Amino acid sequence: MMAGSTDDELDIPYYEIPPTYDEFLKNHLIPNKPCIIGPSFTQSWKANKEWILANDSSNENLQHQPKYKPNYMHLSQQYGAAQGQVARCNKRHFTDQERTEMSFAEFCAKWQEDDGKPSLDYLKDLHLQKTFPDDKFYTVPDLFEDDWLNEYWLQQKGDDDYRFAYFGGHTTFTPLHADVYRSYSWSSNICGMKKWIMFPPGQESLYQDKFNNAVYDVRDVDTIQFTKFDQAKKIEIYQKDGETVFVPSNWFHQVENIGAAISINHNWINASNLMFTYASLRKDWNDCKHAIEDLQDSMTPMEFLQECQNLLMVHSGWDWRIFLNMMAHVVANRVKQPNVPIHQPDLAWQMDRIDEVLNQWKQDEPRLIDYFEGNDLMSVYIQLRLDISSIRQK
Ligand SMILES: O=C(O)CCC(=O)C(=O)O
Ligand SMILES: [Fe+2]
Repeated sequence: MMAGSTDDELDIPYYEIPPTYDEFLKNHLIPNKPCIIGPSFTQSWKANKEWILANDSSNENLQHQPKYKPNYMHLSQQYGAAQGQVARCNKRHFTDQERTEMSFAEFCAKWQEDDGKPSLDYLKDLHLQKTFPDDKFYTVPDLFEDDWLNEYWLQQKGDDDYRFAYFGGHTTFTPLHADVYRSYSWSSNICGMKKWIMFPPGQESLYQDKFNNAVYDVRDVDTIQFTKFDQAKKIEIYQKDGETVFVPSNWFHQVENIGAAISINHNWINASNLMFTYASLRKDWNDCKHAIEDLQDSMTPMEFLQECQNLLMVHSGWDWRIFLNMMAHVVANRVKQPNVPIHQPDLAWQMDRIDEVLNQWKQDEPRLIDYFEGNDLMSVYIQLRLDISSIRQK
């Protein structure tokens, strides 16, 4: 399962039978360590029955052969109307790939033409469940139920969500990155295989330059720009048809498809990685402040803070308001229904994690309470504190 390293610390556990929630919490969520779970975990999904066909055309150039391939016709008929962003994998656009908007039907026609041969088009981050809310083509596995990001966004009247489907041809790939808001992700393969290259956190300086630009493609690194890249410890994983990978917070990773591949994945946040998420918000915030520091003298401190929030929203897709609202929303839900989701850490432990983040936030930002007051957020903040105490008293 693992190659490319002889370091025991870098061994990734493989669970043929899914771990219990308590094992998963103790060994993966809290210590922030990856794992792979075998196909029994998701075998009941409709996607695993209706979206795929046996792959009988073996490609002798491949060391790893996918067992299944997409049922292109069925997918195109069922979901053809969905609109998505198709990445051109040979065209770099800053830190990502160039993307073109097209319908799923248009994409499927090209994908089927390539049918397992090397291909450049990769339909990513498709909000398929949001587009077809009544089609239960998968269910969130119980280990991943405690997901504050989607719990919050789905109750904001469908504004946004972090539930995706990926459809790509052989050799399509996702460049090196760490996930949005330093969330966790989970990724289940429906068909095809994925080669993951993962970097345990703490060695960012080996693959980021002094301007924080990261390596784009680990297979083609400019060693003049990234002189120490070779020293980075990395893990290679081959994720086969039906398997699920848990990607911890803050782990940089690059992913390459082997054969025509389909996967479903979510980004998610909960009490176990909330501090990572806060740290990412703080970093984005500092970047925004530096970007417009010239304006600082021409404004009051509150005006400057507000301007930075606007920039944060444009650049990172969120701001302090959203972060506070997400925590307040989830804690209010736990007051009303403490046992939803069913699988979650002890509630008092979760409240401690939120407290830690709130205290850190206040310490980092002396004007935080002024900002809440100036933006109608004081009542949200007070209610959050009250809800935390009421959960603790139970
Ligand atoms: O499958 C891919 O191409 C990328 C998936 C990914 O980056 C993730 O699940 O975090
Ligand atoms: Fe990712």
